[in-house]
Amino acid sequence: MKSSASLVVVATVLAACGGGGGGGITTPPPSSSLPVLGEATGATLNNCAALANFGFANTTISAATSIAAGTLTVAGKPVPAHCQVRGKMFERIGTVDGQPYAIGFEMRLPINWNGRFFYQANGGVDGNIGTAAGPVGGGGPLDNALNMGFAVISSDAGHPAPTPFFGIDPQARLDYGYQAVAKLTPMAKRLIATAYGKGPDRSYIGGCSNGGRHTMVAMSRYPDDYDGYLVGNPGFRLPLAAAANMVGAQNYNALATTPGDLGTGFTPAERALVSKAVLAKCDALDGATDGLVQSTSACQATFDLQRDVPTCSGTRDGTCLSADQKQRIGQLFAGAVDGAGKKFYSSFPYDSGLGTNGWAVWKFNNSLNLDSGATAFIWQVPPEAQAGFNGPNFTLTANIDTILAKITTTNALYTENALQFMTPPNPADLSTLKKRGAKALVYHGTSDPIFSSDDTKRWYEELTAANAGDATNFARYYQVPGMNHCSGGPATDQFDMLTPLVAWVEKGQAPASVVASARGPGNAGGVNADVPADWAADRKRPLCAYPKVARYKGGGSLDAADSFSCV
Ligand SMILES: [Ca+2]
Repeated sequence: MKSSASLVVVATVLAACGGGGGGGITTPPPSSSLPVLGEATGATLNNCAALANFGFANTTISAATSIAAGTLTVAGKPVPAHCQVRGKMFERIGTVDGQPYAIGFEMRLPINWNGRFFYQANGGVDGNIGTAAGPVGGGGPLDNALNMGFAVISSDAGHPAPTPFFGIDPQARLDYGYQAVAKLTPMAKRLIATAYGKGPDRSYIGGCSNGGRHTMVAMSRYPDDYDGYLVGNPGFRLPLAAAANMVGAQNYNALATTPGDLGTGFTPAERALVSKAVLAKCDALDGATDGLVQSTSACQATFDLQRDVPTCSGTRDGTCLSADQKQRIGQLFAGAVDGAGKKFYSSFPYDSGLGTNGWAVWKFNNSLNLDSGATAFIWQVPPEAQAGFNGPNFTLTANIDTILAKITTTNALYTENALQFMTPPNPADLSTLKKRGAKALVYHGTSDPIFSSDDTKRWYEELTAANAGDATNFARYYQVPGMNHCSGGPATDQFDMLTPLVAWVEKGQAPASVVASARGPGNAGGVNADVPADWAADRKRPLCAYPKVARYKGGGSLDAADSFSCV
């Protein structure tokens, strides 16, 4: 369906008048030479139904629907009335598999708009148009961007199902990797201009996991398109992290008392034993024996798996680790290696969260059922044959050197390798983003079992080095002690990083710390079962900008944020 040319012309004129960020005044702040972009100003949506006629190149709108206040809720609060617009871009038939492809999307446009655009970068292998609500970070959302008044887009990133088989199609690989963001962004800004009579004054992008990867890729590739970047537990080297997790699966299977049941290679009792040993050595390093290892880096120099966990003299019984377990598990924490003994991904920090179910699911299940298919079909050149593919068997029998070769090669059909289309190019060079006044907030749970916070820390240190030893005037990194993959774990995992990001971008107020809460019994955003019973249900902590960590002041409640300072 093509829409009327007149609407296209109107949209073009409006975008030219208001789409370039004209709502604020760019002025240098007193303490920095970097620009502050100025505050967005709002507008009102007058005609939802008319957006069904929106026209843009390679775009088909399927519906524009008024959504009443309270139809969506967040943390028990009704989300205000808004307009939902659904459509597709670049519909086509795949040249290799003959299947239909398109970049499916929905936008949610508040009636009372705050002048801002939020691109919701989704997780997993995409393929699903999640509700365009706009995450603000962490678990059990406190709020969302739509509720705050942002216009939000969500997409499937170019394929219609959350399965890896789209990787057969070369273009679908590229859309998933980085091109869907580039195709959707100008369309979304134009649609906003059509809806409100002016384009967004300020634009933001954010997500966790693969959504964090999308956002880091956008930081490198599209530094002019967004003013604020909110990065959570980023899988910014996703193909290598998946390969490392498959090496992990092979090692846990070698330790398993029941072959194929990887959790018998490192049982819940044994994981609890190691978690307690980590706490015994590291909990008090931050001044508070409170079940949280906040001095994560110091802990890695303090804890020693070989020394600090008993070695079994006989049968494994949950009170010790075998010598073989210590060797293999120790190597996995130090960083998975290839056939020549060379580390190809990252170390993982020892932390308090490795006893949780969420940790086990990534190491023992997703390694067999997710990393296998993603590697075989999305990243390998050539991809595996789909008929008869067995994920667990693929992971457990994979030769790591063969995998690493296939995800770093190209051929005439697949012209970019997985590291090229999945990872941010030159991730430590963010000079364009920095100079124009854009900002980035990055967080990562230190008990993330699939994407290591050590990898994100290493990237941030490289970014720091590339900026004369200090990147804190445009990019800040917050480790979340105990937090698993994007949420969960024995952690204060509930926080809003979007509000401080907006304040930084638009008012020049750099966040020294962000207060996070535990989600114990009664939490409106959803209870986290990993919160220890001896914590207050709403325990709070400051998340500190790296390399600072939260340290106990020596007095005051262990459940209060202001008993801790970032040092
Ligand atoms: Ca502590």
